Amino acid sequence: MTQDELKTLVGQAALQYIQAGSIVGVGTGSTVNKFIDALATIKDKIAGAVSSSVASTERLQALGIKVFEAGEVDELAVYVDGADEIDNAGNMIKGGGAALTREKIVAAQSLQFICIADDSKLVQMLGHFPVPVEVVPMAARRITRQFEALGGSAVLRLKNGLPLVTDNGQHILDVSGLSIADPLAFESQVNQWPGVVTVGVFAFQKASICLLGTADGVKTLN
Ligand code: ABF
Repeated sequence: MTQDELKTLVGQAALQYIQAGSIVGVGTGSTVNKFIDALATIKDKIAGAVSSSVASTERLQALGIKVFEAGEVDELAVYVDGADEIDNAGNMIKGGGAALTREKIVAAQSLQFICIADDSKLVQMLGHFPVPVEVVPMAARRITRQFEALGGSAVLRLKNGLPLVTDNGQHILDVSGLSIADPLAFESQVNQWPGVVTVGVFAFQKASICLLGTADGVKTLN
């Protein structure tokens, strides 16, 4: 099966966790787009969604799914999102799609985090994928030096030759060269640095369940 077919498989498999009448937390990325397309097939059975990005909001609305602001609703039963990397404990690297801040906000508002991914995302230890870190632009150079002190190499993410500006008006550093043996400690440490908006390690908000698309079908890691 192609990677795209695996993404479709897990996007559809996530429907089993959606409760009738609920408002669903929805992440961002190409795998989540498959989930959104699947969610549209049951849109009359749900109340709507809370979205983690402008891109997901536009896709949801185009398919006739009502989108609520995160601040309009209380706790969500389920948040469905992809990942750039996930380990066997459910810790993830996220943010390749530049939506990490709102993803972490909506994940924190949800009781269950269902991660959907093709099996290329499963790793033994996080860090091969460069860690996205959303930063306040004025702090970017100092934070870059702090990652260099940890043995990492931080690069400002560009779009069309200019610094990418996130939905929240901030910049993103992509940090390579890190081996993250303790995701919770790493997330706690980097969160403290002045100017860091969000670090793309999801250990506090790790996945409760991971639906992994494999050539043998969907495997559930939890
Ligand atoms: C999103 O899913 C991002 O945090 C992450 O980068 C992305 C993975 O994208 P894809 O499903 O397109 O591989 O949550």
